[in-house]
Amino acid sequence: MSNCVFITGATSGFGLASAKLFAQHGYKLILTGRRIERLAQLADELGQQCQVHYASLDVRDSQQVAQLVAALPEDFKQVTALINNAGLALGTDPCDKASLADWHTMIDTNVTGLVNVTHALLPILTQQTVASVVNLASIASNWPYPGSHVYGASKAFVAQFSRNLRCDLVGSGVRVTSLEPGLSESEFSLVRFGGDQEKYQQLYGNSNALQPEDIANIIYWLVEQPAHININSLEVMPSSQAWNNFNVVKQ
Ligand code: NDP
Ligand code: 8X3
Repeated sequence: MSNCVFITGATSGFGLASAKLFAQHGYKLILTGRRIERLAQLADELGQQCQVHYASLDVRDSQQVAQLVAALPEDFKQVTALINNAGLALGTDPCDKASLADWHTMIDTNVTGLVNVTHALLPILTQQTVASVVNLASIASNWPYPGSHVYGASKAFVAQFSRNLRCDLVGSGVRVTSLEPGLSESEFSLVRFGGDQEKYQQLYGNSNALQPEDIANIIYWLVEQPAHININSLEVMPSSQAWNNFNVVKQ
């Protein structure tokens, strides 16, 4: 029986790069995301290398998540790795200028969505001799910065949820990691900036940001660790990124 990875947000960025890497290693792939045409194209491409099942999924909808998992084809029922990757940031305005709808969308996706998928897959994962959950948190889980408000808080939830899952899953075969990347070039910031290409270029231009393939390599490495190893959390930045001064406002 070959290994089987379930990836949320496989239409772009880290999820897409991970799908390609796991395919190279012969994993069975369950690819999900809302943009079904992208999934169909990817499944077509990767279907040459491995078995692929794909389905449109909005992680915010707990019923849709549960139905998808219940209806997994026989060959894809034994999921051995869950990559909880679907997520987003919306806006960079300070908290008093931020949109409440954006705040709700981030919580619904990054918190509720990740919880929905985890809850639906835990009964399968705990049946495996060895399994992995990799949760995409962020440096924003650990460090505050202006304009991060709900995004960072939603990712802090992901980091703490990961640690708490470990407490309950210890002794089962399921390892859990909170993966906490810094600046990474993907559609993430295009989404965050509402499609503003100029702002996107300003952020990533000459930044030597991490690339989705860098994160995919780390995800694969995490999943492939020997059964007796659990990497609890892994924070990674591009070497061009670091912390800055504390802010002091003078009167
Ligand atoms: P992308 O924007 O490139 O990819 C995000 C993915 O999430 C897309 O595939 C999108 O698919 C999916 N997604 C968003 N909302 C939903 C939803 N409601 N239901 C299902 N899928 C959804 O960003 P990244 O690859 O960079 O980000 C992946 C994860 O990593 C996110 O959780 C992000 O917060 C986190 N992260 C990103 C960093 C960065 O700098 N890029 C750094 C640290 C963490 P679709 O729209 O088709 O549904
Ligand atoms: C994405 C990294 O620094 O934009 O989670 O919050 S950051």
